Amino acid sequence: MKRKLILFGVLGILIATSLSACGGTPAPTGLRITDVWARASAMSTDAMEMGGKNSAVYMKINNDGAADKLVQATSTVAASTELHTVEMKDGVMQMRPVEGGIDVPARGAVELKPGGLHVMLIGLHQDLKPGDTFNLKLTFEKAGVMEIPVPVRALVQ
Ligand SMILES: [Cu+2]
Repeated sequence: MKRKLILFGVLGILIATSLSACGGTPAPTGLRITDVWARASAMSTDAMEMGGKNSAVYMKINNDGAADKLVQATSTVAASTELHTVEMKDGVMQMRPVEGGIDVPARGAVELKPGGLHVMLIGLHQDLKPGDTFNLKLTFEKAGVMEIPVPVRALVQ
Protein backbone atom coordinates (compact mmCIF):
# COMPACT_ATOMS: atom_id res chain seq x y z
CA MET A 1 0.00 0.00 0.00
CA LYS A 2 2.70 2.42 0.99
CA ARG A 3 4.79 1.52 -2.07
CA LYS A 4 1.85 2.30 -4.37
CA LEU A 5 1.45 5.76 -2.87
CA ILE A 6 5.13 6.52 -3.43
CA LEU A 7 4.85 5.34 -7.01
CA PHE A 8 1.90 7.65 -7.63
CA GLY A 9 3.86 10.45 -6.03
CA VAL A 10 6.77 10.00 -8.43
CA LEU A 11 4.37 9.85 -11.35
CA GLY A 12 2.77 13.09 -10.25
CA ILE A 13 6.12 14.87 -10.14
CA LEU A 14 7.00 13.56 -13.61
CA ILE A 15 3.72 14.84 -15.04
CA ALA A 16 4.08 18.21 -13.32
CA THR A 17 7.65 18.57 -14.65
CA SER A 18 6.70 17.80 -18.23
CA LEU A 19 3.73 20.20 -18.05
CA SER A 20 5.83 23.08 -16.78
CA ALA A 21 8.44 22.38 -19.45
CA CYS A 22 5.72 22.77 -22.08
CA GLY A 23 4.38 25.95 -20.55
CA GLY A 24 7.75 27.70 -20.66
CA THR A 25 8.19 27.71 -24.42
CA PRO A 26 5.72 28.75 -27.12
CA ALA A 27 3.96 25.88 -28.83
CA PRO A 28 5.44 25.02 -32.22
CA THR A 29 3.18 26.51 -34.87
CA GLY A 30 4.07 24.31 -37.80
CA LEU A 31 4.22 27.32 -40.12
CA ARG A 32 7.18 27.72 -42.47
CA ILE A 33 7.50 30.64 -44.86
CA THR A 34 9.49 29.92 -48.02
CA ASP A 35 10.07 31.50 -51.46
CA VAL A 36 9.72 35.05 -50.08
CA TRP A 37 10.43 37.97 -52.37
CA ALA A 38 9.24 41.48 -53.14
CA ARG A 39 8.96 42.99 -56.57
CA ALA A 40 11.43 45.81 -57.20
CA SER A 41 9.53 49.10 -57.45
CA ALA A 42 9.08 50.76 -60.82
CA MET A 43 11.33 53.77 -61.20
CA SER A 44 9.22 55.43 -63.88
CA THR A 45 7.75 58.90 -63.58
CA ASP A 46 4.35 57.39 -64.41
CA ALA A 47 4.27 55.69 -61.03
CA MET A 48 5.06 58.98 -59.31
CA GLU A 49 2.31 60.76 -61.21
CA MET A 50 -0.17 58.09 -60.19
CA GLY A 51 0.26 59.06 -56.56
CA GLY A 52 3.16 57.05 -55.28
CA LYS A 53 4.93 53.80 -55.74
CA ASN A 54 3.57 50.43 -54.89
CA SER A 55 4.98 46.95 -54.76
CA ALA A 56 3.98 43.48 -53.68
CA VAL A 57 5.41 40.66 -51.60
CA TYR A 58 5.03 37.02 -52.57
CA MET A 59 5.70 33.86 -50.54
CA LYS A 60 4.67 30.33 -49.85
CA ILE A 61 3.18 29.61 -46.42
CA ASN A 62 3.66 25.94 -45.56
CA ASN A 63 1.66 24.50 -42.70
CA ASP A 64 2.50 21.23 -40.91
CA GLY A 65 -0.10 21.87 -38.22
CA ALA A 66 -3.73 22.86 -37.78
CA ALA A 67 -5.53 25.35 -40.01
CA ASP A 68 -4.57 28.98 -39.46
CA LYS A 69 -5.21 32.33 -41.08
CA LEU A 70 -2.96 35.22 -42.12
CA VAL A 71 -4.92 38.21 -40.83
CA GLN A 72 -2.47 41.09 -41.17
CA ALA A 73 0.85 42.14 -42.66
CA THR A 74 2.80 45.25 -41.68
CA SER A 75 6.06 46.84 -42.79
CA THR A 76 7.89 50.09 -42.35
CA VAL A 77 8.80 50.51 -46.05
CA ALA A 78 5.31 51.61 -47.12
CA ALA A 79 2.54 53.90 -45.89
CA SER A 80 0.18 50.94 -45.77
CA THR A 81 0.43 47.20 -46.17
CA GLU A 82 -2.62 45.18 -47.23
CA LEU A 83 -3.51 41.59 -48.05
CA HIS A 84 -4.76 41.50 -51.64
CA THR A 85 -6.16 39.08 -54.12
CA VAL A 86 -6.66 39.37 -57.89
CA GLU A 87 -9.93 38.62 -59.62
CA MET A 88 -11.36 38.91 -63.11
CA LYS A 89 -14.03 41.59 -63.36
CA ASP A 90 -15.64 42.47 -66.70
CA GLY A 91 -12.71 40.90 -68.48
CA VAL A 92 -10.18 42.96 -66.55
CA MET A 93 -7.82 41.68 -63.85
CA GLN A 94 -8.39 43.73 -60.74
CA MET A 95 -6.99 43.47 -57.26
CA ARG A 96 -8.87 44.03 -54.06
CA PRO A 97 -8.25 43.60 -50.31
CA VAL A 98 -8.89 40.10 -49.00
CA GLU A 99 -11.77 40.09 -46.55
CA GLY A 100 -11.21 38.20 -43.31
CA GLY A 101 -7.63 37.17 -44.10
CA ILE A 102 -5.87 34.47 -46.11
CA ASP A 103 -6.67 30.90 -45.10
CA VAL A 104 -3.71 28.60 -44.46
CA PRO A 105 -5.04 25.04 -44.72
CA ALA A 106 -4.09 22.36 -42.19
CA ARG A 107 -1.20 20.20 -43.42
CA GLY A 108 -1.10 22.18 -46.62
CA ALA A 109 0.19 25.40 -48.10
CA VAL A 110 -1.01 28.64 -49.60
CA GLU A 111 0.96 30.44 -52.27
CA LEU A 112 1.11 34.20 -52.71
CA LYS A 113 2.28 34.79 -56.28
CA PRO A 114 2.04 37.26 -59.17
CA GLY A 115 -1.49 37.25 -60.58
CA GLY A 116 -2.97 35.98 -57.33
CA LEU A 117 -2.80 36.53 -53.60
CA HIS A 118 -0.15 39.02 -52.49
CA VAL A 119 0.89 41.39 -49.73
CA MET A 120 0.42 44.87 -51.19
CA LEU A 121 2.83 47.65 -50.26
CA ILE A 122 1.08 50.97 -50.91
CA GLY A 123 2.95 54.27 -50.95
CA LEU A 124 6.57 53.16 -50.68
CA HIS A 125 8.75 55.44 -48.58
CA GLN A 126 11.78 54.31 -50.56
CA ASP A 127 12.60 52.59 -53.83
CA LEU A 128 12.88 48.84 -53.54
CA LYS A 129 15.97 47.84 -55.50
CA PRO A 130 17.06 44.32 -56.39
CA GLY A 131 19.38 43.13 -53.63
CA ASP A 132 17.63 45.16 -50.90
CA THR A 133 16.08 43.40 -47.92
CA PHE A 134 13.39 44.65 -45.56
CA ASN A 135 11.37 43.15 -42.73
CA LEU A 136 7.74 42.14 -42.93
CA LYS A 137 5.59 41.29 -39.92
CA LEU A 138 2.92 38.68 -40.47
CA THR A 139 0.12 38.18 -37.96
CA PHE A 140 -1.58 34.80 -37.91
CA GLU A 141 -4.82 34.08 -36.07
CA LYS A 142 -3.31 31.17 -34.10
CA ALA A 143 0.47 31.33 -34.59
CA GLY A 144 0.69 35.02 -33.69
CA VAL A 145 3.28 37.39 -35.09
CA MET A 146 6.17 36.23 -37.30
CA GLU A 147 8.78 38.65 -38.63
CA ILE A 148 10.51 37.65 -41.86
CA PRO A 149 13.24 39.22 -44.01
CA VAL A 150 12.08 39.93 -47.58
CA PRO A 151 14.64 40.09 -50.40
CA VAL A 152 13.83 42.37 -53.33
CA ARG A 153 13.99 40.91 -56.83
CA ALA A 154 13.64 42.44 -60.25
CA LEU A 155 10.30 41.78 -61.89
CA VAL A 156 10.64 38.92 -64.34
CA GLN A 157 8.67 39.73 -67.46
CU1 LIG B 1 -2.52 44.53 -54.63
